[in-house]
Formats: sequence, C-alpha cells, structure tokens
Amino acid sequence: MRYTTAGESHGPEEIAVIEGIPAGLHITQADIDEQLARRQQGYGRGERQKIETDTVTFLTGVRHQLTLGSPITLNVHNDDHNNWSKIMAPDDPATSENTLRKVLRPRPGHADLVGGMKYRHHDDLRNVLERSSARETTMRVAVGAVAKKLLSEIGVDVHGFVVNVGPAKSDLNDLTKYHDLNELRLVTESFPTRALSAEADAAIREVIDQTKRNANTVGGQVQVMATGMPVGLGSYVSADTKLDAKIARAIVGINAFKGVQFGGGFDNAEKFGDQVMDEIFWDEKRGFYRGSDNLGGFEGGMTTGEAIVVRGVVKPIPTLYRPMQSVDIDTHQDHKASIERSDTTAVTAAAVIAEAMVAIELAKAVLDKFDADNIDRMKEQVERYRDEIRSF
Ligand code: EPS
Repeated sequence: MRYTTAGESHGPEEIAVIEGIPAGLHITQADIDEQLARRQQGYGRGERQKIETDTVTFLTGVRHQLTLGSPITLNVHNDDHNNWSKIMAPDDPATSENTLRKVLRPRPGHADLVGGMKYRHHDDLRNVLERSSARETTMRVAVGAVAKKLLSEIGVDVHGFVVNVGPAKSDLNDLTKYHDLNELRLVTESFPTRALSAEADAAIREVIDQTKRNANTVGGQVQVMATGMPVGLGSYVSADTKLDAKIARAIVGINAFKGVQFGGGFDNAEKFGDQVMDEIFWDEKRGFYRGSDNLGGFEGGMTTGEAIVVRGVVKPIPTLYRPMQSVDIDTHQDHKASIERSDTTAVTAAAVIAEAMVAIELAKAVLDKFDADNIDRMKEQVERYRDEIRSF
C-alpha cells in the first residue's frame, strides 16, 4: 500500500490516491466522513473549520461500497476556495488584483522562509504556505480511515487522544480503567479536548481559553494506541524494515510534530533495565505474553502483540495573532511576521491525524506481509499466521 496527497489549502480540491488496497474491502463515504468530522472538531480550532464541512467523494477504485483493487482516489472539496478563486486561479496570469494576498513576512516556525528560498518564491510566500498548511492533513485522515477499515477486518483497533495541552495534563493512570480501546474512545471522544477525564478536559480548556486571550498558540502531546496487531510485523533484520521506525517517521512527518516516543519513551532514560523490560510469561490460551508494556508494543522493530503505544509532541502553531519578529523578503527591513488565519491549538485535531498515520503504517505492514489482492484471502492468511504464532 502506498499513497500520495495533493491540494493547496485554498485551492479547489484536496485529493488522495491510494494504491495497494485489496479488492473486496467494504468502505463507505460515511466511514471516511466520520473521521474527517473528528479532525475538524476539537477545542481550540480556528475559523476555517466553520467554513468547511469535509466530506469525501470516491472518484476511482470503489464500486457498490467495495474496493476494486485498483487505485482509490479520494476527493474533498475546499468550500473556502470560493473566497480565493481569483487569488488561487491556476490559469490566469498574475495581475495586481489576484496577487493581493501576498505573504512577504515569513512566520517563524512555519515553512514560509526556507520554502521560499528553496523554491525561489521571491515574490510571494503564499506559494509555500498553501501547501505547507495543515489543511493537507484532511487527506491523511481520509487515507487513515481506509487503513482503519482494513485493520478492523483483522481485529486491530487504533485510537488517539490528548495527553496534555501546555501545562494541563490528562492523568495516564486513568488508562487502566478501560478494558479496550473502544471503552477509551467513548470517554475521550465525549470531551471537546479529547482528554482522558472531565478534570483534564476542564483544565485543558482553561489553558486554551487563556492562550486565546493572549493572542498566542499552544502545543501539547497526543497518544495513539493500537491493539490486536499480529506478533512479528516489521523486522529486526535491517534498519528500514523496523516498523516502529516507520511509525516514528510517519508521526514526525505530521505538520508541527517535533518528537515521538514508544511506551515509556523518554522516561525510560532515567530508569534501570529491570524497571523497563517487559517480562515474558506463557499460558495455554494466550501463548507468550508480557507482564507490562513499557516498550510500547515493539521489540527489535517488531510488534510483540502487546498494545502499541506511540506518543507525539506537537509544537504550538506558528501563526500568531500577536506576531513575532521577522524580515520582509522584498525590502529586507525588520517587520512583524505576516498573520494568516490560525487556530489557538491544533492538538485536539493532531490526535486524530496521528491516529490516522499510525493506522496507515500498520495497514502497510499487514499488506506487506499478507495477501494484498483480496481481503478474504488476506484475512485467512492472518488467521493461519496467528494460529502458528500461538502454538510457538
Ligand atoms: C487547517 C486549515 C488552515 C488553518 C490551519 C489548519 O486553513 P486556513 O489557512 O484557511 O485558516 O486554519 O492551518 C494552520 C494554522 C497552519 O499553520 O497550517 C486545517 O484544516 O486543519
């Protein structure tokens, strides 16, 4: 499985093309729209989400709610394009009118300046901003929805929630209350902040409100968990076959993500070996299992069969309504950075995007190992493999 996305934030359309999804997977527009809506919701989101109601159209690869095995093209229309059709016009030459919204003062922390230097956009950093905008994550969530549907066929569940926004934190001990990810999902999705408890939700909302009053932005951390993955996906044999490394890359590849950890992650650096390794047990029913999950479901780049636990660090959004110091690319004079519409925080949406990215990497790993032509054959192979692993 592989995919690509295309689209500018204020261009007419967002597109994704996915190759390598087996034939016969049941998928509907509603499956994808549900995930797109989750990405749009969340405390601290900006005005753009009031303009858009993201809904997907299948352009290719799906017939009568079943995948055909051919490339799947997903399309989401940018409703805001109506307000930008002149400025984003692909086939009109530049005029004084359609270049009115020029961006000349790069925002520290955004792709503006380096992107402009690299692509030689001397005259308008909008040519960078339009693609580097997090609007593109709409399509990653759409692709992730297809991946999640595939994973659900073999009993794999994936869910993302918010650990903290600035100083306001969820208590991760609360995780032990839940038997499975669906129970966890019902709780975190009931809060507009995707926090783990009502107390954390209130504290996070307070931080976001205060940040908004200060015309500032705030970052945080999100955690994605996945259960039900077969043992032994990914491999220790080469650096580029390690599945945890692929997930790390996918997470840090999300706009504004600056760090990633598995299980105890950075805390493990302050511990000793016997506090970190997950002891091995065996029983008739489960076969081999671990007494803990400090390594976040991976050993040697391979799934252990324990829950996959991935944490991502999201920096604050760089577009500030009280902008920081910058330099005008035309005059080279000091100037405050440009202001584009911004969110106070995108951490609540980031949980959904990170969830999608983990789902995509897990689906790729499944399709690398098992039959990728037909969903029923894939499922049979996964079952046979699981039996074999249980009897080890
Ligand atoms: C976003 C859409 C963008 C921004 C935001 C996230 O739309 P617009 O630029 O029209 O407001 O609201 O992206 C950023 C703040 C950014 O810096 O990339 C979205 O759909 O998630």
